[in-house]
Amino acid sequence: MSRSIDSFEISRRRFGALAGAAGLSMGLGSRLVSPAFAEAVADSAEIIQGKVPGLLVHNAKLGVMETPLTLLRKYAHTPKEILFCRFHFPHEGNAAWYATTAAPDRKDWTIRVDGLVQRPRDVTLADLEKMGQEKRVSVIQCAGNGRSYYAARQKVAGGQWKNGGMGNVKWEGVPLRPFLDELKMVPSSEATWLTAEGWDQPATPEGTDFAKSYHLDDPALDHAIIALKMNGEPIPACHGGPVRLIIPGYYGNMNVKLLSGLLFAAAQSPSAYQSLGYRMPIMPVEPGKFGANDYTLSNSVPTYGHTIKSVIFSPLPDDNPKAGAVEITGVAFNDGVAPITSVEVSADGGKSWQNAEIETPESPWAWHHWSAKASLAKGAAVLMSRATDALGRTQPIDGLARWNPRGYEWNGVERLELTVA
Ligand SMILES: Nc1nc2c(c(=O)[nH]1)N[C@H]1C(S)=C(S)[C@@H](COP(=O)(O)O)O[C@H]1N2
Ligand SMILES: [Mo]
Repeated sequence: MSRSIDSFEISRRRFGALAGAAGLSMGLGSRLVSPAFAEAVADSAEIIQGKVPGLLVHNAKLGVMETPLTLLRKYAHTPKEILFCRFHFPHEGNAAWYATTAAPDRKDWTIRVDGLVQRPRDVTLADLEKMGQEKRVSVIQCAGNGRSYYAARQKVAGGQWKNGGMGNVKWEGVPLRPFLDELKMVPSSEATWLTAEGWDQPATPEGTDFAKSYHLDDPALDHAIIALKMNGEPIPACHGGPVRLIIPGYYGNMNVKLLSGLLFAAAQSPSAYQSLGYRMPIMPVEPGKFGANDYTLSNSVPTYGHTIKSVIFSPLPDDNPKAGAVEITGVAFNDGVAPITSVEVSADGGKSWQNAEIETPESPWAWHHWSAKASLAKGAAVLMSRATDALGRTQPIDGLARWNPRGYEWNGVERLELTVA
């Protein structure tokens, strides 16, 4: 008994800052970044080894970059060389070893399973490799993807993501629930939350660790894997190798990279990345009336599943489309809970709509490729797309109605302005 309490105390220290300090440190990353570093000054290939040049860099010091759609659309499974990347702690003076697309040389990796368990354990990478593996194709997407579009109402602090903070990736690893069962880590009845902890650490002691919590009854955990492979190879260090938690259908932040611990607890993590960041207010909020630090556990919910969304991949402005027949293509996805039943497309700024054809997706959580034939006239054109699923969930015509001070979960009807030659 005292043993498990002791280990819980140790875990609490390992698992992050106290709630009080946590709030203060949420903006740490951005404070450390001098304005000169803030936008696209360095090239993506220099910031993370193995990335192609020309990714759109949002934060050089932290290694935050997105994929231009002209590149993203070329691949069924987004390759490591172009997949968007997001870290919260500076690479410098911290852990440059993971700022690369190379597989990490970390044979000694262990995950500490701890908290309200019968007995804490260390599970090694070698242990995990021996267990049964399953594949999941799923979209990984930053909750801030599309944040820049909220600026039409009021600009939100943080990386001004366009649509390229996402990718469609093939993951492979050990299914989470059987893993917990097999190790007989039957949590006590008070254990209602599972917290995943990332290895990476804030640069200063008052910083808060990157930790995310899931309710143990959450059906999304039924599909979760402790991933060891990405697109058929060991997971690149910058994408969280050697071991990463993947919860298909859940926003990027929920997919903890560099997984170092799994903690059973009676409450969710005090980490500011759980309690303050990556949350959505449960009521509509107004700019100036609800701020980035006004989130509480009761007025907001974590950014769990992807809100339904579609993105137009072609034609893009860079394609210099010509007047006449055109095929409009793109992808749609949601949290995988209900099938996507339609993608409507408009080539005239929303005056008329037609149903696109949707290809059978590789999995409920994967990109759903769609296409529609249309005809474009010379001059300015506005293309739009809107996905809907079997639960009737759809993209709001006015995405700005979901404005929130941290700029998450943009899923307004896709709108693309083109000049047709
Ligand atoms: N350990 C750790 N895991 C993390 C993060 C992090 O900073 N540290 N960032 C999260 C966020 S916000 C996103 S969007 C995704 C990004 O995954 P990627 O860099 O592989 O594209 O990782 C998530 N997991
Ligand atoms: Mo993110």
